[in-house]
Amino acid sequence: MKSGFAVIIGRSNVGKSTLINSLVKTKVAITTPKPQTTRRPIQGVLTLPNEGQIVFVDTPGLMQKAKDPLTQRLSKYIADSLRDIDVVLYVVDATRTIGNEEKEMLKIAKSIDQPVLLVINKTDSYESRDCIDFYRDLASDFSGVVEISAKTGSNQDKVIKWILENLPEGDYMYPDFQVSNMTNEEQIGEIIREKLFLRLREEVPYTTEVEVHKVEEQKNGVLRIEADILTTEERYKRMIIGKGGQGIKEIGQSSRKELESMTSKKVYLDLNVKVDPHWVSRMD
Ligand SMILES: Nc1nc2c(ncn2[C@@H]2O[C@H](COP(=O)(O)OP(=O)(O)OP(=O)(O)O)[C@@H](O)[C@H]2O)c(=O)[nH]1
Ligand SMILES: [Mg+2]
Repeated sequence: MKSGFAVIIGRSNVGKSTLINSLVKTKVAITTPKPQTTRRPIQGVLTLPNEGQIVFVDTPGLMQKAKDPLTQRLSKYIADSLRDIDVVLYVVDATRTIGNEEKEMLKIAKSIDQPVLLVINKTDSYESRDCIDFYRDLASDFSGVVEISAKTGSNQDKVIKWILENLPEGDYMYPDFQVSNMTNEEQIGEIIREKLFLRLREEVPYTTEVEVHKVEEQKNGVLRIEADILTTEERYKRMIIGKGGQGIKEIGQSSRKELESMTSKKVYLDLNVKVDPHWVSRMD
């Protein structure tokens, strides 16, 4: 039996979270077209009977020399995630050119002692044709290279095969029914944050956090969820609530729809927007 941690790294928006969801065949991480969607390392567990267990770790995307407290916190999570690892999946986005941010990421990836697989993603996209050769040229610096689409699932069997070849022997780290390390509250908070990110424009998503206070099944079978959307300034609060409350209504509706299909229960969602300038400093 093989067993161990496969940490997924890469700059923001390359498709790390889409990949982990597709590899573990469950939505453990939220995904949006906006950078800095992932805020915490998230584990997704793939148990392969008779072969072993892979614990994937999704990480926040690396951003270029940003000095704001949130980005600094996310960079620390990336560094922390690279401590206890067996193998690394270094994900690049074939639709984008290699800029300074990728060069930073490349430096980190090359400095890792454990086996690193270069994962060239988004090969399903027509736009990957112009840039893909630049990424292919990087292959000689790594233990292996695979061209995939996290969206369609192409070549993911090759990723898993490479991981199993490079993992140490060992027993399961999680029971075979467990798919993620997140609590219910954390998972619900992430779904709401995804809907928030999808609806808000410009910098507003980065001023927000979601805190879930209560998840309780009532006698009538309805799941009652109480959550706050925190934002750093009054003007952002107004933008989130929207004209006549339309914004918060839509965020609530789309969150509830997904939470109902996730839990197979009827959901009552009590969602409030609050100003709290200090939520970043409370991230652990
Ligand atoms: N065409 C195409 N789009 C993809 C693929 N994988 C991811 N995407 C899109 O790329 C965007 C970013 O995906 P995420 O999975 O959130 O990216 P991430 O690397 O986790 O981003 P951060 O958490 O912000 O670092 C989303 O709009 C995805 O739908 C792919 O294989 N093909
Ligand atoms: Mg992500």
